[in-house]
Amino acid sequence: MSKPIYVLSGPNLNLLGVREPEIYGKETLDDVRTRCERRAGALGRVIVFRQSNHEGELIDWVQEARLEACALVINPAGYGHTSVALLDALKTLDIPVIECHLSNPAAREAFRRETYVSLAATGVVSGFGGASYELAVEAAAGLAR
Ligand code: CA2
Repeated sequence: MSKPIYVLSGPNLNLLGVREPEIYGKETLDDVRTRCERRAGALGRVIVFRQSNHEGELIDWVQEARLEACALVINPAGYGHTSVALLDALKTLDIPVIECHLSNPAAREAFRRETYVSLAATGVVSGFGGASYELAVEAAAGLAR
């Protein structure tokens, strides 16, 4: 059995579909999980899908992915713009890392234009709402060994 693709989401994404639908869309995080499971399944992969509001918990999961995953998809949310610790954890990985965002941060406030996570990412998918996750899973599956 091949290793799963880890799909991690950062702070406040548990509110997806509940608040600010004009920016982040109407889909809930559960809807996004279903999209990712279906896309991964069609590609012969399974996913581990998790969300946390806590930086340390995300870092623990990145460290777990180092041993347990074939690839990592991460929407770091606000931590992407602030967390050197998350970047340090991601840099320990030898597997493909796909950064994904629902919105296009480059088209928003200046402080969103850079993420620390991008420094460790194999590639970035942004701006397609829930489909960003699905496309990121597809990219991860294509790159995973
Ligand atoms: O576009 C994305 O996916 C972001 O990672 C979302 C982050 C933001 O800080 C990044 O710049 C871009 C914010 C996540 C907040 O999630 C919410 C979801 C629903 C309602 C309110 C917040």
